[in-house]
Amino acid sequence: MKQFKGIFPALITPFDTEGNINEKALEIIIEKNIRDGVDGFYLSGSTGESYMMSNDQRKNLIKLASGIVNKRVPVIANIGSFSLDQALDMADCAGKQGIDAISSVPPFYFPFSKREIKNYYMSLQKETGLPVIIYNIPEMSGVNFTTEELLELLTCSGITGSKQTTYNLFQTEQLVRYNPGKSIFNGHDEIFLSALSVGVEATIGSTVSIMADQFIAVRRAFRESQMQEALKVQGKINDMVDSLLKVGIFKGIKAVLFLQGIDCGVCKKPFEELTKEELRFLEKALERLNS
Ligand code: MN9
Repeated sequence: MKQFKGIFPALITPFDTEGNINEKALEIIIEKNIRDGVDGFYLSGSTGESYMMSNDQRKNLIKLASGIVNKRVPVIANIGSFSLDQALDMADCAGKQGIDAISSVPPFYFPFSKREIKNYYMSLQKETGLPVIIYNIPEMSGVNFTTEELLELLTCSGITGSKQTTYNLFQTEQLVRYNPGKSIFNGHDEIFLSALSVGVEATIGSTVSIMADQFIAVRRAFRESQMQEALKVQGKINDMVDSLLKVGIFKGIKAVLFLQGIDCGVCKKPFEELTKEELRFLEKALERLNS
């Protein structure tokens, strides 16, 4: 079982004006992140607007991105759906592309029982044979796992980790402590340093793709016990995250990428485009980040 470690951007999905995947922009953003030193990629998650895309488009994204990355670093894809059939169909495609692991949000929208959710994960790992990373994101999925429920799922050898998009660091700490060989990812960029302090060795974050160097700097300072420095850099990350959250995180990230010279288009509707004032606001945030 492969244990993932390091800093993974949760990639946005670049679209052209027709709403199709912009392959060229995808390549540019992946290459930039590899040059910056990221340790892997997470595709088709919340940041990737996965639930705004058709399943075919998600499969195409997995195919295109895996081809561009070409095994240089691991790739994990969220194939989560509220239907097991659809998740398995996307997982099948991901497996054929040589993906390193699949990830899945718990089935959502309908109030599935915890047993149904558990069975969903069990089927995913059994029927695909691929490592499965739980995508624990209670605020968006509406599914609140207890720590005991997550620990129980993680006793299954095919369930190899959890992406913890939660501010509950006590839960994350327990998952790490009881599962030293598994991949427990931090999932909120603004608590990256805090997550490192509870033993987390991996993070998946949407803002990594615009400032991977800052995450790498936090990790370096933490490893060297330079806590003042680590806190200072985390503060810079948080200033940007705060600005992005104020305008809408995903469209904000696309706007910052545009300001950095990579045109990834806009988010799918009903997301609205940024106003001129919001863009100016982000320009200022980017100036502070670069200062
Ligand atoms: O993938 C991201 N989670 C969501 C991780 O977008 C729901 C995070 O990187 C957040 O965007 C970020 C802001 O809260 O931490």
